Amino acid sequence: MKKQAFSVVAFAAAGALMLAAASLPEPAHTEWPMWGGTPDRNMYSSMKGIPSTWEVKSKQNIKWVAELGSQSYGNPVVASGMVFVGTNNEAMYDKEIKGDRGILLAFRETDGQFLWQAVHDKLPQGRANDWPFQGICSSPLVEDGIVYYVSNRGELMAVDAQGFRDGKNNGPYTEEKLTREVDVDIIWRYDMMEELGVLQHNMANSSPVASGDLIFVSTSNGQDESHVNVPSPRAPSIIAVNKKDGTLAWEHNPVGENILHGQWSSPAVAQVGDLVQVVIGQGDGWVRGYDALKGEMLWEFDMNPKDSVWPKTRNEVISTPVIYENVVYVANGQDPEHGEGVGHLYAIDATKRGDITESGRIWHYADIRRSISTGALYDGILFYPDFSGFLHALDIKTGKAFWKHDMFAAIWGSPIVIDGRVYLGDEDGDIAVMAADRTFKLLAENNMASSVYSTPVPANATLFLNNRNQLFAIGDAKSADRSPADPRALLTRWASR
Ligand SMILES: [Ca+2]
Ligand SMILES: [Ca+2]
Repeated sequence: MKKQAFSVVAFAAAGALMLAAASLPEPAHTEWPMWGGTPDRNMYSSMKGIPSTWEVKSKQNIKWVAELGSQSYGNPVVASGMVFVGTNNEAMYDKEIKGDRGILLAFRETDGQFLWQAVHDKLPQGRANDWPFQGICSSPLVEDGIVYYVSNRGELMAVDAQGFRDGKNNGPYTEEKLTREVDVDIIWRYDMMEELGVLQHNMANSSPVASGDLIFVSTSNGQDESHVNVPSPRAPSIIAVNKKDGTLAWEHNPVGENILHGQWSSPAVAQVGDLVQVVIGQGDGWVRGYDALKGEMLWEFDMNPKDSVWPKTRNEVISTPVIYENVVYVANGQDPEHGEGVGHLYAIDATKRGDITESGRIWHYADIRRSISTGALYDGILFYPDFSGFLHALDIKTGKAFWKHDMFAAIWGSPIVIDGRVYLGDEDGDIAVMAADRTFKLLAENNMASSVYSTPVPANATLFLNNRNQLFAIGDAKSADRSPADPRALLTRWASR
């Protein structure tokens, strides 16, 4: 009898666990249409069939490789049968366009065929606002056949995923000078420098996220090259723009002159209690939550100890927050050029209001170094890396570490959990594959032949991953026929929308 009762309980517990795992939000269908896959930015997918081993040299489990520019800080997204990634112009897909530019490339998902590109001239003022050769650093959002991203010139762009390949110049914007099949078809653009007086420090990089009719981005407004002055203290930190026509819906500037350096965090969106919130790290090192619809600030949380001093112990927030069941998980850190240092990781109760630095702190994990990464949550475990090369696996309820793994190289990208395994890349170009478990287990290590600053993302049983200068589609090459239809086949569907 006792034994039977136990097995019933065990069965119920297993059922609850399965439900908990199944209830993690994940990308609809089989695409990866934005940074984090879903607006809550949790780096998680239950997708099956992604390999844990591959080899660049012998092409084992490599479906295709596409050349990117010489530096690629954008992260790929996969939607509408295409892969979109930001880079610079060093691959020169269009031989007529020479010199340094910000480039967004669109490839066919099935075979890596180049389809079209968006070209953005560099700003004349150079490194102050648009660092040479860094290209486009924003990871796009693709929704309803429209690609949203932030250019190296501080513009929020909405462009047609089909470009001019659909034979139509989609508007309201129809002033494109180049309208060949390989050119970008702009739908609208919102110039944050022109409209809001934003002066981004070194680079505008925000990865857009949407809720309803609104798109949210960080402006990246920051200090000037003196690293003392904020030349445009009245420019907002975060904006919401109307999807349909690219007009400003709301803006907020809680930081003024208190920007420590730049503003390079990207926003996350999720339902928290009875409101949809947008949550982001801002230039004074605080994380803030907003009513997504109205733009009203709901709460703010100081990520730094009050006695910390910039830049030695006080940090900015570059990581993207992850929202899960009313809780925000985020770490702080600094520009990689500043090297290593102390960091802080928090679980924040986003249902609280006002200054919630004390009231909203669920736990604080201090055994982390500076981090610019986004976390991955799965089965009660938070995987969070730091720039010093450690991956921490924590209990999401207590913030206590299950384990810590040393990658022996700087980590710029983020961990992602796919089908019970954690994938994480490092500056040495290694992708470690580990069990997403309370006990550490290294399953494989795969070298990409060049530094990995990005995060591998899954779509249609394939892993898409870029190192500094190449984009890889990793998967069982024999299963290529399971991939989605050629985008040309989709043209008729779009043409009739
Ligand atoms: Ca078009
Ligand atoms: Ca157009």
